[in-house]
Amino acid sequence: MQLGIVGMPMVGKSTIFELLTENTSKGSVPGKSSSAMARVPDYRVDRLSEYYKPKKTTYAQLEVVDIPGLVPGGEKAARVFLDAVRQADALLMVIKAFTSSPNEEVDPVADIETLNYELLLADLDLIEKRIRRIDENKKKKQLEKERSLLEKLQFLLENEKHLSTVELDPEEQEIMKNYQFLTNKPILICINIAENQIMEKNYAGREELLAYIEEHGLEMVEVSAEIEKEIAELDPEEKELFMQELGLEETGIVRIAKSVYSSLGLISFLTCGEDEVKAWTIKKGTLARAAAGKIHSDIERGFIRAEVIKYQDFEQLGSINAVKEKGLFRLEGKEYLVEDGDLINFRFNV
Ligand SMILES: Nc1nc2c(ncn2[C@@H]2O[C@H](COP(=O)(O)OP(=O)(O)O)[C@@H](O)[C@H]2O)c(=O)[nH]1
Ligand SMILES: [Mg+2]
Repeated sequence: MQLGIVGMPMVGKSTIFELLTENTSKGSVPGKSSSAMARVPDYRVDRLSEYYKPKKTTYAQLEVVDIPGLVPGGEKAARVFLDAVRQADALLMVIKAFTSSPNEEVDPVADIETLNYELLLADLDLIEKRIRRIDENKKKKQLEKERSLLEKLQFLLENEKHLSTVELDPEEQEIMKNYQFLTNKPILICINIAENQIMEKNYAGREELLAYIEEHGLEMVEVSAEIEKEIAELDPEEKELFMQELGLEETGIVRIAKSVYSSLGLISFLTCGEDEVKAWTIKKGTLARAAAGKIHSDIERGFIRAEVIKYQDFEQLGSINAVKEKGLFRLEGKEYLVEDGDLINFRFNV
């Protein structure tokens, strides 16, 4: 799964990229994307790791790509930008709310619209080309359903609606799989604000922004990249104090990682023992046997059953033994629908 960071130049994209990837990689240089892995923070993995004291602790990961900023008007730059966006499974749209100089005026809604416009245009362009090609095709009768779907999508885009908002019947969903529309990707809006704005809980254009977010059914997080950078350099105790002072329960980076994970429809199941505590990423809706296949194809093939403990039960009772004594330990078959936070031990034979 790949998260693309998009936005105008100089809004804090690379700062956020470096925070998400814990400085394992430098952000993009002009005109070129940069990519690295980000850990998905998970308090369950933290707790289980304290409990088992394993040799190794492994968090879920996401690939993050720092995409060069969109410079409106530049055609070649726009193409580089759109190609990078096309590769991503989800987008983090970084929008500037902090000001770099006293006279600077920011307009978060205008920036979101500029970026959206670029994505909408790219999708419209693709649709128009495809319709033209269908019309030239001798077998166009067979393509009628696709053509009418494309017209429906075209109408939405012309009304500035993202394709992620469209409702499709099963046949249309199938057709849609052949396309990689940009406005069909999950988008998380990340408002980059200044330190004093966190305390004030306000900034220029906030009211208008909230109305816009609501109207378009978008998801948004407010972070201050500069503060996140400071937080990242503190030791755990200082960190807690500093966050309390700012009235933050979680760092922005944790909020971003979590929102992205859920907007991609991803959940984690956990395996634990003295050797390793590990979070495994699966799509919501994955059945036990397929989940086993994430670990090893042998476990999927030789699947017997899944021994499942709910994380909440473990947390409440404090130990795996207590969970077992209470009879909260379950044996599930291959059709079991895995839930977020399941602790699983797969029984299999090869
Ligand atoms: N005051 C302030 N400056 C920031 C913040 N985030 C980023 N910057 C500054 O903005 C400039 C551009 O940041 P960068 O992450 O390189 O932006 P990018 O061009 O979008 O990748 C740098 O000088 C950062 O230090 C912030 O939250 N507050
Ligand atoms: Mg950058």
